[in-house]
Amino acid sequence: MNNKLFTKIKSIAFLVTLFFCCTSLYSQSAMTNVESRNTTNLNGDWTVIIDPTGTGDWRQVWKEKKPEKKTDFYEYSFEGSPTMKVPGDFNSQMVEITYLEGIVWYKKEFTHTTKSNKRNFIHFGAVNYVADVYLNGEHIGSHEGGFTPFQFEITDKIKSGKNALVVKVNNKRLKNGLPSLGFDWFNYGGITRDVNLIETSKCYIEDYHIQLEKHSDNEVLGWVQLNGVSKSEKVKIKIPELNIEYETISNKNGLAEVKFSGEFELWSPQNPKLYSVIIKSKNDEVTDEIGFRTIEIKGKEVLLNNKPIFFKSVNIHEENPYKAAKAYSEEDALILLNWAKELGCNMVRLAHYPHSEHMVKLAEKMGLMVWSELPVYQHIEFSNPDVPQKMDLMMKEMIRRDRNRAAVVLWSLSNETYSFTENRDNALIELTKQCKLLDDTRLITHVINNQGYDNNTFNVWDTLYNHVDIIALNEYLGWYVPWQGKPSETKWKFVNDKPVFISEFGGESLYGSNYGPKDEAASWSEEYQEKIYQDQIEMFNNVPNLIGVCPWILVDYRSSGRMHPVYQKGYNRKGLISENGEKKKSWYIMKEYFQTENN
Ligand code: GCB
Repeated sequence: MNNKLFTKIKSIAFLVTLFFCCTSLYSQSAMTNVESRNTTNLNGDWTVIIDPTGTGDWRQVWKEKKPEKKTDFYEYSFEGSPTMKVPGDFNSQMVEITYLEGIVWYKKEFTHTTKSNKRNFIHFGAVNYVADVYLNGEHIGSHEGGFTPFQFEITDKIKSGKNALVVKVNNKRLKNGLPSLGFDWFNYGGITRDVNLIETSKCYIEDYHIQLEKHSDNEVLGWVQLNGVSKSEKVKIKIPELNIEYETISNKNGLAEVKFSGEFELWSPQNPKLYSVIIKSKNDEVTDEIGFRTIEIKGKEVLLNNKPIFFKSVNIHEENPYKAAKAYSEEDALILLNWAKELGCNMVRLAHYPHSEHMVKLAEKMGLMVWSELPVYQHIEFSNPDVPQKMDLMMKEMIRRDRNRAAVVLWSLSNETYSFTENRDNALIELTKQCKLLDDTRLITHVINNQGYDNNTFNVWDTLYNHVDIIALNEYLGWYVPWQGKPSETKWKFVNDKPVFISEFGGESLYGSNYGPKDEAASWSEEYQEKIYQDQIEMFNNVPNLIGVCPWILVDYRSSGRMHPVYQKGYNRKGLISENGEKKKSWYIMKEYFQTENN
């Protein structure tokens, strides 16, 4: 092994070790690839206690006390309480709590047989926003953040026979939360993703990175992290389809360096090729479906597998339009991603937080590149010392879950933050550095919307643009900002010469609206929205370094701040499709544009 490579692997190894040390300060990082583990699924009906005033803490409902003496009584009980489906948001499951931003207590009983040579974990795909987890009356841990997985080891706490799991879920907005107090989507609370009880061997495969080395289309450079090792252990990686059988050895902290080569058929939207990859240690084995591809910047272009690519993307919120509920399943993902394919997309921007693993894995199988984003959205309290720590942890959780997904080509670390917010630059530049250290194989961006527009000229500036791989900008010409000249004559000044991605544009319309003159915004007409799309497309032709566009948004979605009683009714109406699945006129404009952009 040459010296340079060895140093690089060492530094990755160091960072990975550092990563585990850091994350353990806050909560346990979830093991990756739950699908391939020995799991007992705890989805289904859970009993719930609605607690809008937060009284449950004081009454200690997790203790589930029952009257023993004639004079005893307790003013709560899971017995006789209603049930709710997990996964799923609580707001859409009980009409009385449609707008609840507060506490719901969940309870699930399960039976188990303990085994002395096994370890047990309780794993949550996501809980929005703060989760406090109790097992058999004991607090086992908390997690903050509504869109990333977490787990707790319960080996010493789980019993043979009946066990009771209680989760306090609180979706109250926090000033120092991510996102903070204001955001333009519905605040679906609850245990919104899968819950699994996982059984592993004493020493198990916790995580791994098996992806192509940057700039290479045949060298895999990565690592496998074992948990529970007492001494070095052999690790094998097999890719049967390519006859690859690679063996490595972990250090005594369980970290094994990985380096091998293969003649891979590369993953791309046209050919979303995935290989079965088997990772084996002495007592554990996981299988993953992994794709191999390269993504990099060359001057003003983005290259996918060494060829320039134009991102035909669409913004998507994690909502099932037909159910007006949080999307969580593969079926939900299929509805949304089928539309993205039909529109002619090769990418989806999963706004504005990490979507479920089902969504990312399905996108990958369907040949859609994924833009994955942190909910560092608009007015974040960067000056609060907790906030940078929360961002850092959430970023690690996001990367950890999806770092083996070839479809994920870009980490978006923030959306529409403001340069005048105290400590924003420091916090986000540091986050960017950490992101690069954890994963230098993908592109990184921050999305900005407050560029200047004067005299039909854009002045695109922001300190953060000096730290990103691509300039991502949101602009709403024709909707929030009137045109100041002909779209085709719009001029652009950029702070640097990087590739440019228009990550949001659009305007509102109510499907079928027939209420007023169609050339007025306040008619909410499809024609007005259609014109915005026609003008934008005219403008795109003259945007220097343009490497992708992404309309806001695929489907009308719930957002309580959208209060117009006739046109909005609690929906952001910038969808190309209505919440009933009807395609608006702008859909066809966008579809045609994507058809004419060839790649
Ligand atoms: C934006 C935001 C997005 C909003 C959208 C809108 O710039 O990034 O989250 O929902 O505008 O509809 O105003």
